[in-house]
Amino acid sequence: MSKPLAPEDLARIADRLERAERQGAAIPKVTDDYPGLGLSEAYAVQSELRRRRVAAGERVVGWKAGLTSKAKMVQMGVNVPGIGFLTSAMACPENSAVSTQRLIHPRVECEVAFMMRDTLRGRDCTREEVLAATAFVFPALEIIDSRFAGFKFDLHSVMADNASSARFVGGGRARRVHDLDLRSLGVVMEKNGRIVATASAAAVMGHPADAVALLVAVLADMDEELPGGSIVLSGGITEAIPVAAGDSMVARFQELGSVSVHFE
Ligand code: OOG
Ligand code: MG
Repeated sequence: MSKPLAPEDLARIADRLERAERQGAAIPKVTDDYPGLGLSEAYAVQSELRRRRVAAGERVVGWKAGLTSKAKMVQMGVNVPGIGFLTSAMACPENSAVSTQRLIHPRVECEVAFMMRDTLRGRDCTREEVLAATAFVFPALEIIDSRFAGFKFDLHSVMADNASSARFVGGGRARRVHDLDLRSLGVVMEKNGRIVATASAAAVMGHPADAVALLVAVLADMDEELPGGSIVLSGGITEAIPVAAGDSMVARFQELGSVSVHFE
């Protein structure tokens, strides 16, 4: 067993991640230098990054669950889901142009997004409670950008790195959950007009609301709740698609319409 990390170590890890993000330059994964980093310490680093962003004027607008589909777990070689926070600075308008200049090696995921009406808390949150607390769902693209070289990491490193969060885009049509079957919802992802992935939302833990319930449970472990008014990304339905300047991505969802983004 490696010994637990000191608070100075956690601050130093946060410094490194912050710098990598700001400079758009990859660093080795955290556990290369700190093999003793535990999962709760990884989330402590993530909370420190969140605290710094809020201190710098960003607003926390929601949360994301990640590694919630088999496709994502297989692609990343990590088979335990986790969570990250989303801030006002990460939000991009539908169909906007995102600069790749400050990104390291961006990838795009298609996700079902939830707009929460009511606050949820606790370790035993259920799918039904999530659905009852949801104002509406809408389609989203998440742009992830691991700060780690080669987009390679383990669970603890990636959760310290705020689950690779970089940007996100909401679009399409807002729909009430009770008018939909969120499991059988099909999605087609296109890159530059060519289909690159297809799946149904059931790929996310059998039902994307279960990913929101999982997120609430992880938040409870950190003594946090999911506030009403939060956006929640429930996790990539297919594998993530690498993009570069010049690329366009669109996800077409059954029932929810489409959402798109360009890179320049
Ligand atoms: C971690 C983040 C995964 C998702 O939707 O599964 C994620 C990563 O793959 O870099 O956002
Ligand atoms: Mg995601």
